[in-house]
Amino acid sequence: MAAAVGAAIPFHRNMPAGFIPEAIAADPLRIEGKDGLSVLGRRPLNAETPAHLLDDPVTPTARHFIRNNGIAPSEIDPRTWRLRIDGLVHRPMNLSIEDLRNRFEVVTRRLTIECGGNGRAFFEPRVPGNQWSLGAVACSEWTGVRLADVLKAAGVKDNVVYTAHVGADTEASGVKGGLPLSRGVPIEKAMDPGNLIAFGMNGGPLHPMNGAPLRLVVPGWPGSCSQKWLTRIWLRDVVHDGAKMTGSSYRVPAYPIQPGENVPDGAMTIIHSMPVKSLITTPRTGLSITTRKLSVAGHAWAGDNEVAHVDVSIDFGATWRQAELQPPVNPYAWQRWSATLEFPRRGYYEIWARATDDKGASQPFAVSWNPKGYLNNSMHRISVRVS
Ligand SMILES: Nc1nc2c(c(=O)[nH]1)N[C@H]1C(S)=C(S)[C@@H](COP(=O)(O)O)O[C@H]1N2
Ligand SMILES: [Mo]
Repeated sequence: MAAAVGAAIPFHRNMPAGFIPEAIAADPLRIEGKDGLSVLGRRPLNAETPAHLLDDPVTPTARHFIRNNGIAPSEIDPRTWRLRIDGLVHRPMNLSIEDLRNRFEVVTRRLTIECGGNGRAFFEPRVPGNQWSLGAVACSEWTGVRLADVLKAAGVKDNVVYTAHVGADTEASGVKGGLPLSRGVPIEKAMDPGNLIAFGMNGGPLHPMNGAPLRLVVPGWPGSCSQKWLTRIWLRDVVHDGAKMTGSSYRVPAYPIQPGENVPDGAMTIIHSMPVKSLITTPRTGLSITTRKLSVAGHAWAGDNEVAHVDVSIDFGATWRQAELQPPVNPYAWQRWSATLEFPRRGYYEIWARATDDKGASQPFAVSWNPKGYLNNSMHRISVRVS
């Protein structure tokens, strides 16, 4: 192992059996307004951000990942765009972006969006789908109106249980003519003041691949709840059954299973809050240093919860020390953490980060397997060579 990593490994005795030192590879995306993203698929377009490019407290638009289930609409004129609010409401509405601005309070919030499949690439055995490693997460600054305010104006009927979100993208095959994705959330989550109907991103317009001119941002839950190219919110008296709401999509077994085990449909549950997680965004993995001290930093987030502490280890998890942690600037913003580490002698090290939320849940070293590879919140680790 020392030969493979090119240095002695002082804490080699702590390495778990079958352990593979951390490594990544990437193919860059070249589209206007995006910078440094790695392509996972071109049609539909899916691209993630390498961890070290997510270091900013506010993720720049150019670094916000792209997760498309279908083909983005080509007609995106903000002046003619309309959002329909209908279904079980007292006053159905058909709103332009100007109407949204004029009729509701406009707010700006830093909101974390993470794809439910972030970390899928690390599942063993491998599961189908985009092989996201770490970078299907971002915390941009979104400007828009509160979803709750708009729903209140429409008048939510007593029998509403779920929202249904509709966007203007189309299926990649083009044959079925259906929606590639239409998800929803329980009405209680929809009424959380943290959700926005957003028309601004980081002080500018939304990037076309991030849902321009209008999208939902439903932080804390799988990114799929945050419908892009938003055209309609339909209120229903049943759990929404749109595209990617049923089967194994964004659903996980209600109990732990063995890899490959068959799970009856009735035992699959819809993912709600995302689990606690953290990233090491500086330094970049694979660093070589000649000093013994190193500053490390990153972000941590915890779905609907807050992060209580972040701990770091340089000895494969044998010992931990607590990092400095900042509170979120507003609910659902990721939290900055930092630490200064000291290495005892030269050699190959890994830095591991582990966040714990305010309910006491922490990140595992490895997460239990599920059929679509969701909710992988295992610890992030980077390598450092000290000489
Ligand atoms: N209309 C529409 N909205 C969508 C999607 C989509 O394919 N179509 N993908 C969803 C998924 S799975 C995620 S993780 C987020 C990602 O947002 P982003 O592409 O802006 O990073 O958008 C969500 N909203
Ligand atoms: Mo996603």
